[in-house]
Amino acid sequence: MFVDRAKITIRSGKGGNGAVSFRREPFVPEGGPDGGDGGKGGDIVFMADRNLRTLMDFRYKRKYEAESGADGMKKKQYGKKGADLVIKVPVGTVVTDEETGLVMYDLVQDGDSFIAAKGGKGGKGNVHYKSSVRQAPNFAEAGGEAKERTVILELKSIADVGLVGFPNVGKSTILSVATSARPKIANYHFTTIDPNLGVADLGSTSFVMADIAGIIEGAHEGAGLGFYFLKHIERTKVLIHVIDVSGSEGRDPVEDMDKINEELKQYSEALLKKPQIVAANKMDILEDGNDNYERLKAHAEEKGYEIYPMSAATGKGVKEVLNAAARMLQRLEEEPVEEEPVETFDFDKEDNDPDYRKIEAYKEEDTGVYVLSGKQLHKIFDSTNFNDLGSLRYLYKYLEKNMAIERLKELGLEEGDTVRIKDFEFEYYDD
Ligand SMILES: Nc1nc2c(ncn2[C@@H]2O[C@H](COP(=O)(O)OP(=O)(O)OP(=O)(O)O)[C@@H](O)[C@H]2O)c(=O)[nH]1
Ligand SMILES: [Mg+2]
Repeated sequence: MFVDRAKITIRSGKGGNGAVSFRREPFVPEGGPDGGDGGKGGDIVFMADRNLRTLMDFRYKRKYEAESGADGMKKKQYGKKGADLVIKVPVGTVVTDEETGLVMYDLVQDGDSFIAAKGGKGGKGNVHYKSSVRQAPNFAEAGGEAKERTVILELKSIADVGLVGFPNVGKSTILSVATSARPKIANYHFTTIDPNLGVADLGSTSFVMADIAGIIEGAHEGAGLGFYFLKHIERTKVLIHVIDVSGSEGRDPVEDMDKINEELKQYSEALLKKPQIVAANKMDILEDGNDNYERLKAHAEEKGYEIYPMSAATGKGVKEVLNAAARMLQRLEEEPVEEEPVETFDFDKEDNDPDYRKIEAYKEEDTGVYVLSGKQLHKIFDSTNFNDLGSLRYLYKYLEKNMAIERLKELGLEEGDTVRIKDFEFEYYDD
């Protein structure tokens, strides 16, 4: 099965919690804090790998999770960092965040990589919270949360060269003689539905070739699964336009050429502008005296296309077609077409996140509960030890500094009212 689009869920590792621990030494009644930091959670990384051609693997495995960081330990020992998870994808994969529809990254070259979900930071151990007034901090920082998101992977490019044309003209046969691919070949229309890929090895150079389903008149309006097939054609760089020059199905090759090109053009001008080579196939059954090839040649050349006579059945002329395709690819590489730059977004960069420090304060109308919420607030809240006065004071100070209680008061907060932070509710008293 050929897969050029997939939807998967990724989840980075949670950061390990900082430890609360105190030195224990013989003859020392109260040692200082020695709780170590938690380890950072693993990142989810995407990396382009030229050995991959399709997104097929993602049909079978749809959930990807990096390792969490370990908690900090006594004696200032760090928790182990969670291992990153590197997900390999084919070159030309575009990764989009499903929720926002924004492109996260465009993996253009072999080895390109980016972090799609950052692991949570490791929490600080209580050793960091000792101060002149707080000799025995009974709290530590919680590890940063894991990030989960659903992403869409799409292949922008499936092959260097695409074989296009009417059904049954011999596209799959050409792929089978030019590469080690073994596509299904049969004497009926739409034998091929999903593209087959193969590597054409010309000794000094090689390229990936795709055999694409045949298109028919009206494909640009969706006839015969046209949208689906034209999209595949869009994802190749150079086209080999295969034509049954013998007219074995009763059509005229010159008309064939114009009809297919018209479908390409109607779908998008860019498609027709792709470099195109005309392969006049089935020369072996062209009857003597039939001038189809001469007419097609004149027509193709008038339109500015290189044309080659060939027979996939006998193998004659195949090399010439492949060499022509290789030359066109070479030319493309020398003067790369201007691609629209893709804007990418880093969702996880806390410094970039204008919302990180924001605290929302509102009254829930139906319950009358006053709510405080915010990313940094939640983080500090998770780090709070509610059995420890010092830890609670830290939280209160943070709320005070950010005028959070003040803002609730403006909304009507009075003594005895309920305040909620995350899932935790408590009664408010003024001291
Ligand atoms: N005589 C002759 N027959 C050919 C040649 N190339 C292909 N064929 C035959 O034409 C028929 C169709 O070949 P395919 O390679 O399946 O054609 P296709 O273009 O991939 O067809 P679809 O996948 O249906 O679009 C098969 O019976 C092939 O054996 C050729 O050069 N000469
Ligand atoms: Mg085929």
